[in-house]
Parts: sequence; structure tokens; C-alpha cells
Amino acid sequence: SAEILPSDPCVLLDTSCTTIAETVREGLTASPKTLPPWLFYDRDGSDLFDRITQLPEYYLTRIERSIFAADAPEMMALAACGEKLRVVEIGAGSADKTRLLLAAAADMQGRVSYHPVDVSESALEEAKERLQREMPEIHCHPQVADYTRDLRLTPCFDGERRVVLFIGSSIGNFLPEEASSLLRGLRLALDRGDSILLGVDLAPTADGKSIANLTAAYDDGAGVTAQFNKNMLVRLNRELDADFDLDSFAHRIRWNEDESRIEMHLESLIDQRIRIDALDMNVEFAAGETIHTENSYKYRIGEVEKMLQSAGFGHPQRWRDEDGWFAVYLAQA
Ligand code: AVI
Repeated sequence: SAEILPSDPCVLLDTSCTTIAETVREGLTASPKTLPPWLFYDRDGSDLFDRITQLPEYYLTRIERSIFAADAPEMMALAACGEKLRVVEIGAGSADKTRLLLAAAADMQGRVSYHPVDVSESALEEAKERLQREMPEIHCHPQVADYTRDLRLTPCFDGERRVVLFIGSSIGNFLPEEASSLLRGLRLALDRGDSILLGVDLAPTADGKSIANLTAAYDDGAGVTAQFNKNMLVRLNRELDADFDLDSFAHRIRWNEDESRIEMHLESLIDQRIRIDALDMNVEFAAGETIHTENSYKYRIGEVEKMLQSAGFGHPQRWRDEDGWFAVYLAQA
């Protein structure tokens, strides 16, 4: 049975810091120092993330795509349940990973109404143009919004039901309590019979996926993830007139077994003082001190089912790759 649901479905997570300036001041005066992962995704950061998804070490995108390649028609048919499916995607970005699902929905019903939601207007515009060119049966209605703060879904027509895509392991970048709160908020924004399709990266196991597989995915040989991580400092230099010297910080990955998460940090290699002009602020770093920039949680089978059900969804269906590295869940509201 459902837990208590938040009373306002539109405010999903903490809304305290809204600007880069406030966020950076708070994060760099905290102990330990921290900056939130949404700061990665300016235009350069979004391009770097697209390159990450093509790296040999970054198995997440490849494996999730292989699950969709095998099972998208079944997923879309189950979600539609004989009605017209409307596809909503939260955190859509370039929407590349979505094409197999959209193609399956189009094979099933012809015209598909697709509603990608993202903070990046440029990514949404690119996605819309590409879809219009390459998949004319998909009618794209982008919505620029931060789904963690404000998730308003446009009403469905009679005979239509939604499937909300929350794929690519995006849920892994939230603390477990935030993830639960997001799912509860989403459940409240949905109508009964709508569903969520959730892509989740799984924890290492004794006999299959190793911790080395995980750390390699976040510390690739070509150094693209290091560049992605350091892009946060590039952004602070540009947008807040800071003077971070990129060579005096190193990209660091930690597997936190207790929390079942990969952590990304930027480690100061020397004692140093950074000036951030726009904040009229100096920040001291000791050699070895880090800024914690991202968590990427890896869930165990069973935990996701519980989280979905306590958010008010029904018992989910689950698909996995053969080796059990990644899972996709479909649960009905
Ligand atoms: C977007 N998100 C699911 C990625 C992840 O795997 O946690 C972000 C990322 N960080 C480093 N590499 C990729």
C-alpha cells in the first residue's frame, strides 16, 4: 500500500538554491566541499556526456540500449494496455536513447505524441529537429523545465495514457531519499493506468559485474570523464570569474561500498587559495582535499521494486541483460 504522499505534486525536491552563485557559495563553504551534478550540464558538459555514452568502458548506455532493442515492443504494448500511448521523458537531453522506444510505439500505433522534459532548451530543440527529420510519425512537444522542482504534465486526451521514461540510470544521481521523493511526486502527477519506465544501473556482484568494471566506467582511458568532471571548474571560471587552475585538480573516483555508490571528486593536488570574483570570495584547499561532484547509486534487485511500490506504483515488470548489469522496470500508477 502507498506511503504518505507529498501534498504538492509540483515541488518535488528541495528548492533552496536556485542560482549558480548561491549553489557554489553554499557548496564550497560546506565541509566537506561539494558541488551538485546539475552544474555539469552546460553546452560543453552535455556534449562531453554524449561522448561518455559512446565510450567502451561506459557500459550503461550500451546495455540499456540492448535491453530496449530486445524488449521495447513488449514494454510499449504493456504500457499502452490497448490504448494510445503518449510518451513523456524526464531528463530527456538529446533523446538519442529513446529512439528504440519511440520506434516500437510508432510500429504499434502509428502517430506518437512525445513530450520530452529537460532543463536544456538547446538539447530539446536539437532532439525535436532530428526527430522531425528522421521519424515523421513522432510528434514532439518539448517542455523546458527542471523536473526535480516542477513537474506539470499536460492532460491526456480520452483514450490516451502516458508512459513516463526515466531512463539512463538518471535516478542514480539522486540520494535515495530524493529518488523516493521524486517517484512519489511523479506518481501524484500521473493518472491511474499511466506508467513509469525506469532504467537502473545495478550493484556489483560476487560472480559477475566487478567493482573494477564500475570504476572503469567512471575513469575511462581516454580521459573524457575526467574532462567532464573538470568542466565544472571551467564553468565556474567562465561564469563566476573564478581562477581554478585545472592542472592542480585531479579527477578521482571512489566506490563507496556502504552507500552502494560511485562517487566523483575533484582533488586539489596542492595547498592553494582560489579566488571567485563574482562571489567576492576566497576558497582555501589543502593538498588532498576534494570537492564531491557526483554520486551514482547502484541498486540491488529488490530495492527498486520496494522504492516503486512505496511511491504508490503497482508491482513492476523487470527486464535485465543476460549478465545482470542493468535493469529496466515498468510500473503502473
Ligand atoms: C547521467 N548519469 C546517469 C551519469 C551516471 O552514470 O551517473 C552521469 C555520469 N557521470 C560520469 N559519467 C557519467
